[in-house]
Amino acid sequence: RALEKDLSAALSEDQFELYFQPRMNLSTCRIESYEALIRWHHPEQGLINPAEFIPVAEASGQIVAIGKYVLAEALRVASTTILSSNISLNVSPVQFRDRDFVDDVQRAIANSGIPAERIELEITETTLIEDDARALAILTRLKEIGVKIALDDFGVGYSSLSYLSRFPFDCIKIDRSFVHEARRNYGSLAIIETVVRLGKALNMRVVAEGVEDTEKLLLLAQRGCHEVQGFLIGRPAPVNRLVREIPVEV
Ligand code: G
Ligand code: G
Ligand code: MN
Ligand code: NA
Repeated sequence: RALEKDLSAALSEDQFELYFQPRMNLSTCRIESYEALIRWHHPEQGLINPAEFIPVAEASGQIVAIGKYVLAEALRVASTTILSSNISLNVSPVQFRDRDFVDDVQRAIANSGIPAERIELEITETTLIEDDARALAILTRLKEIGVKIALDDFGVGYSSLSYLSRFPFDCIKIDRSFVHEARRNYGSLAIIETVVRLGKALNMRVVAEGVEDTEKLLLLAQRGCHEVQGFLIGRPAPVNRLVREIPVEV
């Protein structure tokens, strides 16, 4: 495919960029971390979103090299622009299962001089379904390095509650679909409340994604959610337009 061919030039031609979306801690009301989100400046098509090119890169294996770029670039930003915050990165299932993945993470962190505790890797349930034992071994090694692990998009897809007790997560990110429906759909609200309680019982932080208005923010704060992320706090933005302060309306 054309996109796949263009992707092979993208790294060498420096066409990728990381955007950063803030995450707000509801007990301090401060931005304490950022999620790195990749963007592709395609020479002809302009800005292409990851939803479009990540699946292509996964199918071709190019995601491994792209993942290394994301790791290096996120750590560079963490050691220069965002000195006091944590950074989370999305890890593709294909990248996660690459044999050099853990070594790459360890080396990149060692080279950056950043405490591993400031780095969080976001994985989805898809990463865990294929080979439980292997996934657990990889996660255990990552925990030994000291990085944090978040379960992304929780509640959609192949959700199994047993994952929460079997794997060493530091954080659960509630999928934004539950947050969007929380006012209209009592079931979604019940799920949010349950995940918050589960997180507390299992000593995991709970982050709600997709928070777009103050009503949702208050609802989540009342329910004891630890952190929120979404367009209300800030949209993903390039480093030079990084959202550093919470908008006054919040
Ligand atoms: O940023 P945006 O909402 O367009 O992201 C769309 C999807 O692409 C999300 O599922 C997000 O997790 C994924 N994504 C964004 N950046 C990266 C990345 O650096 N690596 C991987 N593997 N996925 C990413
Ligand atoms: O799958 P993942 O959770 O990594 O997806 C991250 C994507 O979610 C980013 O591409 C970002 O653009 C998108 N996103 C972040 N906050 C919001 C929000 O408040 N509303 C909506 N609709 N999308 C959001
Ligand atoms: Mn994510
Ligand atoms: Na997410």
